[in-house]
Amino acid sequence: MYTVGSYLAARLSQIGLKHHFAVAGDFNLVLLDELLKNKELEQVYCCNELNCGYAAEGYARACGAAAAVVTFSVGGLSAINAIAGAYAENLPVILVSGAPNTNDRTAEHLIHHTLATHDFSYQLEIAKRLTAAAVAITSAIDAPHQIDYAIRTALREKKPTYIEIACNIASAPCAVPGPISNVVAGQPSDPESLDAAIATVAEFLRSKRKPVLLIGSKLRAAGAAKQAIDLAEALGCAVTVMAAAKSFFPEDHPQFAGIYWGEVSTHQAREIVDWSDTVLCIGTIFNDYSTVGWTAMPTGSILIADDERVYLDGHDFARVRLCDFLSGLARKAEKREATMVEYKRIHSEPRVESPAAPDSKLTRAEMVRQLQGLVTSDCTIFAETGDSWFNGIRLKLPTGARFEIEMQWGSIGWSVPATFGYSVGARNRRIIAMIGDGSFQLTAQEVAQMIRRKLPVIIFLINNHGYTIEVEIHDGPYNNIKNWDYAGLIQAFNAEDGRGLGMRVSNGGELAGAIEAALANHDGPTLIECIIDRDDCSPELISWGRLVARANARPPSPQ
Ligand code: DPX
Ligand code: MG
Repeated sequence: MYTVGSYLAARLSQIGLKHHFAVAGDFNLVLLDELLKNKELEQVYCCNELNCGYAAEGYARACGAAAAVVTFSVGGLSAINAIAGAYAENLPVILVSGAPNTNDRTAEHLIHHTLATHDFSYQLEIAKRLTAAAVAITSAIDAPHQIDYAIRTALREKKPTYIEIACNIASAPCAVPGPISNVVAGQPSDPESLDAAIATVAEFLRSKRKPVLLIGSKLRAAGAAKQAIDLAEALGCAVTVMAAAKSFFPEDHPQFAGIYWGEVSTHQAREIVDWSDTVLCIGTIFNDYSTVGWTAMPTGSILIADDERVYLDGHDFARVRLCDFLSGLARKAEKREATMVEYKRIHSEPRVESPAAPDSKLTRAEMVRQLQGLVTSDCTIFAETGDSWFNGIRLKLPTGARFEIEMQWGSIGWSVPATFGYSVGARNRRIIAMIGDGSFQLTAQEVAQMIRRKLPVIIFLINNHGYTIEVEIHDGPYNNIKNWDYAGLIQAFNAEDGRGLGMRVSNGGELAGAIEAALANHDGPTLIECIIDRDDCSPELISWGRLVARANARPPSPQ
């Protein structure tokens, strides 16, 4: 016999989830009981609902989808930032919220955790704006249909969805789940649109001599990473990657030509994009940050292809799946190797940073040099918003290494719970997070959950005494923050039974020792607080910050 809650659990398990994240509250307690009955699905607890949403977002990065279960209003509204982030980052996170008893909707009762009005619809209305599908379940008869719709939409659109379940409906009997194929079946390409798109772009490429590929972050959501490699190899051209898509194309592939990020690109990626006669933009997002304040926007004859459309000067093909388009084009494309040949001519290897004296004051450069030594093929690196973006982008990734960044949403504090969620879903990977002091202060308590689950995450906590990225964009007293004893926090989180490790380092020798201790600590996270100067930031941040500040300062144009 199924209930609404156990139906939901069965569906989450059938789509491949082994965990769901939760914070308890009286509107979701019965629902949590129902979810617990499913032995295929483990309940993982978070310190607050914002972190719960981010933990699910991180889990979706590792496992393809995720669920977060919260209580009404006080919980749901906290989770909303993370859910909107999942929308911006194209991750299917299913937010499930408990809700008031159905009888209270008609009885004109005032209910706790609400606005002290008779309106209980506001959370659903907000969710509708920030998710691809939002449903409120107030009848067990409708529940299977509504649950399937919300999960199916999340998987198809690679966007978050929202399911609200009234607290007296969670354990109500409902129908048995039908075949899961109705939920997981993808939307096929329209065959005629697909053929036309491939033929048009293949013809267009025949007239070009110097195409370059530019890979963007929507490639992962489209599930087209392999097909992008097929197209790259069929063309033989240089392949550049946007910062938000780092690791989505293998960095040790012979055609990898670096990270394209305008003025702060890695070695010669910008030059090769500028030299090309057409840019094939695959799953790209061009915003003010990724174009470095609108100074790095590929122009002229460019192709834009993602999972929604294929667009090329005067042509726009809808309902063409990116994977079908790329593999079809790969079959038709003729070799166009000029950008690869030129890239090899102009490319120079980056300077190899030599080790600093072990007792000299720790610098950002030395910290990154040592971190690079930890990057193995089973490693995933999280780079929080801040100078960690720029430090992370320059790391060299061997085959298999992954890189996670929240570049479109850019909400500081994301990486602590997202790293937690990711490591719950990917126990066999070495997980390293680079997090600034300012960001850490938003969500620090989620390290306690890493301790609780004995996850050997390594956190590089960069204590540069403030919001350095903002310092470089526009400085003022608001960029100074209260210092914390970040390393000391771990002992507080450990309490009587935890095995987390916290260490503060201020020179290269201490950092090397701390990294060794981190690698030997298998029973919990290790936080290495790296003390560096407030102004010791990457040169890329300085250039990028100046151009972003210039874009922000544009005067209003006359109406
Ligand atoms: C803010 C940012 O210490 O990193 O390397 O020192 O910059 P750096 P920190 O973590 O500081 C982060 C800080 C304040 N951004 O420099 S990037 C504005 C902001 C945001 N998200 C939220 N609030 C404010 N991005 C939720
Ligand atoms: Mg900082």
